[in-house]
Amino acid sequence: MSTNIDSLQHETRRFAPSSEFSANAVATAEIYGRAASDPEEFWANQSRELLQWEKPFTRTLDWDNAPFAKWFSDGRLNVAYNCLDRHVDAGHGDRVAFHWEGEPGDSRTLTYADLTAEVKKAANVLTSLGIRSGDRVAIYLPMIPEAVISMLAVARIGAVHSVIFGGFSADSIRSRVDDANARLVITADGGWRKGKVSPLKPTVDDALAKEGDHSVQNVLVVRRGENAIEWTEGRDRWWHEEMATAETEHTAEAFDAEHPLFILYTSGTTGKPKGILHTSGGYLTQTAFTHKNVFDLKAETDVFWCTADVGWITGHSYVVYGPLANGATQVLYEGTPDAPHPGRWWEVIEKYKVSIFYTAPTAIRSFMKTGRSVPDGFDLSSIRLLGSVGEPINPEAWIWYRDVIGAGTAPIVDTWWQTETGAIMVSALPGITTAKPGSAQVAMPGITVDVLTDGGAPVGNGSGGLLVVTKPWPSMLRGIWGDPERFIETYWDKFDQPGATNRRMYFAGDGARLDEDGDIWLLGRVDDVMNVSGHRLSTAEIESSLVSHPIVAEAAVVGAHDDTTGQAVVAFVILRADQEDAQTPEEANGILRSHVSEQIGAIARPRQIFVVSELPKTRSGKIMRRLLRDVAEGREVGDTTTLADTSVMQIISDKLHGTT
Ligand code: 6R9
Repeated sequence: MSTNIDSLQHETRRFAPSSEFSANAVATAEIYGRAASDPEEFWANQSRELLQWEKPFTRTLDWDNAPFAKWFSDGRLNVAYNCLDRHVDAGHGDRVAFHWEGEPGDSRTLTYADLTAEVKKAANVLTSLGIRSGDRVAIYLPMIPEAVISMLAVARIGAVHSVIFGGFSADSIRSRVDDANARLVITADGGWRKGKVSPLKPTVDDALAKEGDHSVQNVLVVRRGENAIEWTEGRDRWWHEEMATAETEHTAEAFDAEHPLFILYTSGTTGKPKGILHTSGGYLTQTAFTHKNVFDLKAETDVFWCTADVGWITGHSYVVYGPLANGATQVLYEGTPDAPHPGRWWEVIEKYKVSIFYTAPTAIRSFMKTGRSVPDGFDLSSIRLLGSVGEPINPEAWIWYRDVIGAGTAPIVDTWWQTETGAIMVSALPGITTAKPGSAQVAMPGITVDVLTDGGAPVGNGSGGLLVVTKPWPSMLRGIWGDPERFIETYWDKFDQPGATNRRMYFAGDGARLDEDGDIWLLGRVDDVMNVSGHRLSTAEIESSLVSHPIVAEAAVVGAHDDTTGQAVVAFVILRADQEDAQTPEEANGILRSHVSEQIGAIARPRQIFVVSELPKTRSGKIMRRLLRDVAEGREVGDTTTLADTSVMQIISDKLHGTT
């Protein structure tokens, strides 16, 4: 098998930071040198500077039992105290922590003093329900302030939260509750989504009613949707009733730096989700550091909005822990981007004067599809920095984001990281890096990554391979809950080099290419890499080429079995709204096949292009290529239960019947 991932597309546009931005930036270029000369000392200094330790640590990294790392292990701190009380103690109690906006237009403002008071009460409620340090608490809530309050209250008493995204099914809840033996579930009657109340408590009831014993003793219910729900006496409690009678004072006890903070489930290559475990001191250090430096945070003046749900790692690290550790002012929004109208997000930005905006390429592409007239109707002049996360951002979407949302001037940080890495690992730093649209670019200061061949040799500049992290980092996962073997096998066995100083390297599962400058271009998951006639081609790269054509709104590419070439490129495209009637599928097919051929080369020309109206996506917006591969290879479509909209595959097959 060829070990090089071929990359034939060239992107030559460059965007240097303005001198004004650079002059005022939080991070300055010397930070890289400082971090490189002694990464451990660098992280130790960051941790001391950004956090308040009740007992200072003397040991930075313990890697003796690799790949089980310990950071700052003899130090003690309270994570919630670092996110709350200490800002109030420093005189910032009146600073807004959250401008919360409900989908139907109701809103709430919580200052740091308010949030601290709520979390103290909630911590007392949890204790009164028998929750103790180390116990697991499942949280299944919409994007309302109580989601953040619950997470911090759990952290404050040293318990461990497992947030389950509000779109997941009863089965998913039950398997997560069982895997972690959660004692308590915090939920809401319902939450607002796309103009109506979507029920949550009934799904928790279903989950707990399933066959077999479970560990849950209580269900704490926030009133939000005001939908009718059933009540299990003795088990169920109203949040507002418990909070009304709770003690208001609560002293945060310090816990060890390696005390578990949360478990977050993420899908792996096999069916069973992995419970990714994160701990306290290292996680908080790196989320705070990256939030401050990547987003150039000026806590007194900025308004930060990360659109991720707290059910995902991005919500954990850049709605809750990083920003709150830094005392930032944020927007928290309950609903979907297009309800009750397509300009809802831009209206929120205008209303709260959001200055730093962090979202996903899938959202950006869907806004491109509707066209710039929607955002152009709002005042977005408060924006000074834009971020992207979750997938490779194709250069066209990058340019659109900068031009339309960032007024052609806002720097963009494309941040690569994972549930497992806990915090941003690869990204430009906005006052320093000259941006290249489509490239995540450089490792964070203090982080070392490389791109290797299958055999473990560095590919060097100008070639592609597998992305690895070569040294332990503070916010790294500490394990898979209850499954140390799977932890080792999944991430650490592939590049284990007995005898080498850096014996264990972390295998991220992503393909990447180093360009001539050594900048990193992410090429998608390695299972999304195709092998066509011995050339390894990235799905992301061909998708990027397709969406760069003016008739295309979205594209997904898969490698389908082909007798001659091994795999063949098969593409699924959604045309832009104004193009749907202008081209027949056959015409679109011809235009786009030659476009890809011209842009990348004949080797990348899709064998087939299907024009569709929807693409199958997970609830976090990642395209499920596995299902498209089933269609492309003429198989029965596999398990669709993790799709955000399970009817999409039916819509696609219906459409294909009519058009091919
Ligand atoms: C934070 C998050 C992780 C996977 C990761 C990669 C993809 C994330 C990316 C990116 C290219 C970026 N990914 N950020 N690919 N450029 N800036 O998304 O975590 O849900 O665990 O997904 O997402 O494939 O391996 P998670």
